[in-house]
Amino acid sequence: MDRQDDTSHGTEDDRPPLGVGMVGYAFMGAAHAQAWRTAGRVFDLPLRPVMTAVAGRDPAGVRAAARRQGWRSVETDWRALVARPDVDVVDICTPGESHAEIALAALAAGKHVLCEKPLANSVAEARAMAGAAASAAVRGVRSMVGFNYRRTPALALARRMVAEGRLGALRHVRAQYLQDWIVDPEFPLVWRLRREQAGSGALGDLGAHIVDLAQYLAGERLTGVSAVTETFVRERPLPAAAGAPAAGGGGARGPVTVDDAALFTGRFAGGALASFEATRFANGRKNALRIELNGERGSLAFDLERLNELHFHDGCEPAATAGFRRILVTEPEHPYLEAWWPAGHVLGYEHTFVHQIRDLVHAIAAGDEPSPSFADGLQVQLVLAAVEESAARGSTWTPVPAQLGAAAR
Ligand code: SOE
Repeated sequence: MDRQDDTSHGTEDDRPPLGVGMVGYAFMGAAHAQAWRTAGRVFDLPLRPVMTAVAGRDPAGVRAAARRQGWRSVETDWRALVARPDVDVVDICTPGESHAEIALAALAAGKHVLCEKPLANSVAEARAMAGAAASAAVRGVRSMVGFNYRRTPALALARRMVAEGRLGALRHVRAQYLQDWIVDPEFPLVWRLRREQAGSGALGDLGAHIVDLAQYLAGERLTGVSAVTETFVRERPLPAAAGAPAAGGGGARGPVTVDDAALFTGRFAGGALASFEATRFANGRKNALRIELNGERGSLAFDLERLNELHFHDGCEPAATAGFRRILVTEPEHPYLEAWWPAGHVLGYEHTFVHQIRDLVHAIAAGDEPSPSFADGLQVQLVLAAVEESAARGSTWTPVPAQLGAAAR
């Protein structure tokens, strides 16, 4: 396989190398690989990421991915990747069913871990992972969950404004994450629609993002929820790879074992109310993540389809001229923007992953706890579990247990 030195630019680079091993190479793997390739070329990182190896079970598939994505070598067993002395960070981009096993093995082997969201498929797994991460941190081993949207510059700016008190006491958080890729009942039964692999459906895949964002932006944790969930299409054609004819061909079908949509209300520790909608059935909505915060002094609103913009209403301005105004978040003063293009030259989805790598590498080099931590991932998992419990009990108000010794979020 061709050797590619991704970050030395052909010039002398005396920064210590950071060997990266990634497990899984599909959509999320491609997004992470792009970020590992790019972060050190845009930001001045204290360590030099080296894309050492990618692991996947299919030898031809993983080799092709390595070529495309820029990995130096391949492994067909993730255990071999975790055991490699030239791997310092294990980046987990597999379906949720294997997150816990891989992360626990990597932490035990003294590797830093970046794990895709949601952290795990159950609270029990997430607890074990957060516990292992806390013990590993004492030995200087770092772990982070891949809630990439925190690294959207406009949302990082929103967090800064909330922390500065620009909204005052929060009253409402309103969050939606809408997709439509399974509205067709003949769409096949892919892994994301199977509980044993994905843990839950729209709830864990999309709801996890907006729960994390809501808690991150508010700087507070959710203390309870009331929820409804629904599975609109309960059986789907088995994917062709499982031996069934192509979708719509009248072949074997299997049960959908996760939710298609989850709607819930919640309450924050500080008293603010929240509403959440996560669905894969919002026909016409491809990847619509929207969040709005209303406080006693003002409001903020964000829409991923216009991700370079943040809308701010300053409720302290004179009523005659007050109103929402659009902040174009491309100034060098804005989070992450100092390293990118001149003002007005907009960023996209992939940059959130680049920023995630930037922050992880800085945390590793400085010996700091990265954010979101596995404890933050567990906090989201506790909310998801409370949502499922509430929905199963007819929307009964369900408390989200506090983590012992945990910070606000
Ligand atoms: C699901 O459709 C998905 O790919 C999520 O898994 C990602 O986390 C989200 O960023 C985009 O949508």
